[in-house]
Amino acid sequence: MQFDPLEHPHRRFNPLLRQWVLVSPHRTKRPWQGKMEAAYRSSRPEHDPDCYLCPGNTRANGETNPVYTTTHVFNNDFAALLPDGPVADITSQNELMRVQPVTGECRVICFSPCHDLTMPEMTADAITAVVSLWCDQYAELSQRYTWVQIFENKGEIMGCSNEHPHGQIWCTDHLPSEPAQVDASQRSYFADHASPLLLDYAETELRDGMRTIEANNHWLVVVPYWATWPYEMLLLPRRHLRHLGEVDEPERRSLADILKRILTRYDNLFETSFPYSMGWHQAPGVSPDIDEQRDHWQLHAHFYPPLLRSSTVRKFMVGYEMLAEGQRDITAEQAAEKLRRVSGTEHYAASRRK
Ligand code: H2U
Repeated sequence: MQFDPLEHPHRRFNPLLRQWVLVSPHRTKRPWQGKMEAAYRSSRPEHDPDCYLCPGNTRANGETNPVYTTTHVFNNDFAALLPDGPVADITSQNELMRVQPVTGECRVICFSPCHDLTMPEMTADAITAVVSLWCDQYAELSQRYTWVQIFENKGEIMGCSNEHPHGQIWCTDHLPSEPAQVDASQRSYFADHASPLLLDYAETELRDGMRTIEANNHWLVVVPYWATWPYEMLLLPRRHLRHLGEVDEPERRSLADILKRILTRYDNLFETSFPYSMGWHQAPGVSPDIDEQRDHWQLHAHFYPPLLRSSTVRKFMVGYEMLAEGQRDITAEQAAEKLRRVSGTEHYAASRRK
């Protein structure tokens, strides 16, 4: 029997995390009698007087938001990291019970003054303002912090606490575990090939095309070969860009365009406001304890959505995934094909309103 990765169980290697993922394409026909979640239907006002993030409203800590008209950033009132902390003596600790003090900062980014919009429903101009804010925030915070994690949790099932379109930034004085692995993987590939891992990967994907969802002059979006989440996406620049601070004006605009298209596809897939966690991985900031040589880094964004087969049936990372390794049924190629088949320009909700 000839091995066919679209039919037969196999493992694929994630070169960023250096982990394998089990792919079981033969299982896609199994019946589902598991959890059904209530479909998420939202009808929201453009301005909600009870929302902590709307312009002019009072936040949970009593501060008042300005009457902002595009984007707005503020320090998280319930920050997980604090900028100052005592110096701890950690020289004589048990090697099985290690501890490290950390310092950092957390910010909240409002994407729009409109409470009722999500990124795919915003204009490309409005999304460009979010992109520019991401770039400016990285440029500022990377001067002080080793790691600047820009991310968005979208949708109640991803733990998003507020419907107002927003994201977050957490900065730390150290490389967190996952970025540390991604740093090491890219460093080692660069040492062997004198070329960034993800630039070579983008070129390979562009030649192949099977996992490509969208591409424009500056950016490429694929369901990565090693995707774990069913409709995971990886967004990559087409030239060597180490971090958001290097993204120029035309690239910001075309990034906004491709974001609008891929997120419209997400919403159209199951005709729902598609939940996900997304975030940027990019070169560490300039800090004395980090090697200044950062050419092995290639800027990229991950999109990790939990939905599996409808707006109510999600993928659970449990059992084998928790105890052994990640697993998926639908292949990355099948997922990309489904995302290519739905519109990237007409949002399902807009066409219903016509
Ligand atoms: P999430 O929806 O991803 O949880 O992000 C919302 C963040 O906004 C959350 O971290 C902060 C929460 O701490 N927040 C404030 O800083 N002030 C508020 O008045 C409400 C929420």
